[in-house]
Amino acid sequence: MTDTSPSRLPLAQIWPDDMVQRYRAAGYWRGETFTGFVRDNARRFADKTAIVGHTGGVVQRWSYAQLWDKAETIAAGLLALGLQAGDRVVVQLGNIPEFYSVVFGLFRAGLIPVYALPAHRITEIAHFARKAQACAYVAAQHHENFDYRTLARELQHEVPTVQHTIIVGDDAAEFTALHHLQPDPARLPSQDADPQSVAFLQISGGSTGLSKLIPRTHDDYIYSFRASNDICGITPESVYMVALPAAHNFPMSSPGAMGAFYAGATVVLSPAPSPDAAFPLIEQEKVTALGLVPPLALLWAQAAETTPHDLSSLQVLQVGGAKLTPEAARRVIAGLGCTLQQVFGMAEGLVNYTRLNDPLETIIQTQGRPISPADEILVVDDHGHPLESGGTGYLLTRGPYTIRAYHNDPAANARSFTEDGFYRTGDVVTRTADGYLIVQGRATDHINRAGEKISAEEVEDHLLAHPQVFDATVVSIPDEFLGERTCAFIIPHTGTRPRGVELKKWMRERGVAAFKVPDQIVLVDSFDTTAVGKTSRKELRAKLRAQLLAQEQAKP
Ligand code: OOB
Repeated sequence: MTDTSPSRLPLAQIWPDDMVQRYRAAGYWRGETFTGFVRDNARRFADKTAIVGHTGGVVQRWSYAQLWDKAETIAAGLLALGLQAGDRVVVQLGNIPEFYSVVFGLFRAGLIPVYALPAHRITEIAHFARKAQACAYVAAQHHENFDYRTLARELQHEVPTVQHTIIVGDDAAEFTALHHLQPDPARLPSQDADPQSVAFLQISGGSTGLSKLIPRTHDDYIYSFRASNDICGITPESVYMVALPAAHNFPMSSPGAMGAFYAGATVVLSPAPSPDAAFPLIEQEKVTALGLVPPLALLWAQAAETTPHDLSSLQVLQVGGAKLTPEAARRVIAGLGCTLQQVFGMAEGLVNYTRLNDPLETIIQTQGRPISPADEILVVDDHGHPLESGGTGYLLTRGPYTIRAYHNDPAANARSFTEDGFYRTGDVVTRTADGYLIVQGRATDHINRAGEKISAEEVEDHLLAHPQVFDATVVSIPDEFLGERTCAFIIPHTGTRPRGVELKKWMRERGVAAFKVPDQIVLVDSFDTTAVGKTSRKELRAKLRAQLLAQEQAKP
């Protein structure tokens, strides 16, 4: 590697010294690392099953010893390619066991994973790779009929720092196959990473513009899932299912697969979140806990009523990522018959849970309370003044597992953090007298489409690039099934009339995740001639949303 290697570039800054001392003294940060706990568990739980999953239709069952072995081999193979400690590697894998052997392999090598979702396409992947100055990309050959080798070719062309592509699958084409890496164990570091260093970069929901990269340290992240294990009742006997995409923060760490590995429990990977895929696995593996987004939880509750599969092993169903209304919560409890746990979290840090033994009404009506006594919560008004409990306002937070800055993004940092290090979550909440949060909405213009966060601004930017689009405003519309759907209002250029299907197809062809393509497109002549220029985008969005809803309600 030359001196311009991305590994020489600085990563995000961390907490001020006094807080570091406090979090250590309180026992939140214990100096643990990912490599350290997996290595320990490979000894303590050697033959115990760590992972059950499918690769290419073949069932795989890996013990803790095997998981560690595979991680070491991958680490030694990646280092043999010339990657160096601190280098960033974009990982885009579905719910396959290799997701974890690769990620633990990267940790073991001192490399830093950047977690992408399988739905992301070249536009997003290139953005992550550029922002992180990644050196390598790891992807599955195929996932849901998409060939990631094509994406890899585009990526290497668009982002020259990406010099290595590793493919999980039988045919890596011109790239390196994961199973053909040539390990050089002599290159494995003899020391584990600094527990306070950045372990990986997670991606933000992207409330304004493109997704930002979230630097999480070993100490802070391990604390979040160690504490989550206690709250969620995860023990070595637990069987935790990953039904949502493995790379998302919810099934990763709340308590997620990482919590389960930390506890010495078993992780079962469902290749898809549908009842058809998951129910047989729940029965076979006796799954005890898992997390879903609200629309899926409702679908599961309905399917559970008629399924021939025995779901009685399920003790806890967690629901989060988007608001679960009290009515939906009741339906989920009635349909699945296990304990419901609401989870209100964010990849930036703060996670709230209802507790398993909370009164039913608390579980139904609230989105829980923070993990840690050290989580500082502020609910503020429009002027930034803190409100008494019971008041509704903007949620700000700071604490032992909430980031202090995004990676390599000064403009976003200036917007998203206060001077004293509070993260502006963008959520509007009410805090009850006993410290529980009820999510009322949000201040930022993103669409929460079944838990997938979509930046209105990002979608508008894509649409504006279309030759027939004069202006575009993207808004969220309440949706019975998705919670929210995306609607794009388009003013076409004079004399043109683009069809909705064409605009959607065109957007897909720009290489963006399918979940960002608007569900609905409405052509309008103008937004509001008197208001344009005077009205903020936010007000305009509110107005267009109200107009559409009024029209829909007026329909017979
Ligand atoms: C989780 O993480 P992200 O980063 O995809 O999205 C965070 C945002 C929150 O700021 C909030 O707007 C929304 O998603 N959200 C909820 C919610 N859980 C998340 N809104 C209402 N009710 C809820 N229960 O989505 C995430 C990360 C870790 C655990 C769980 C979810």
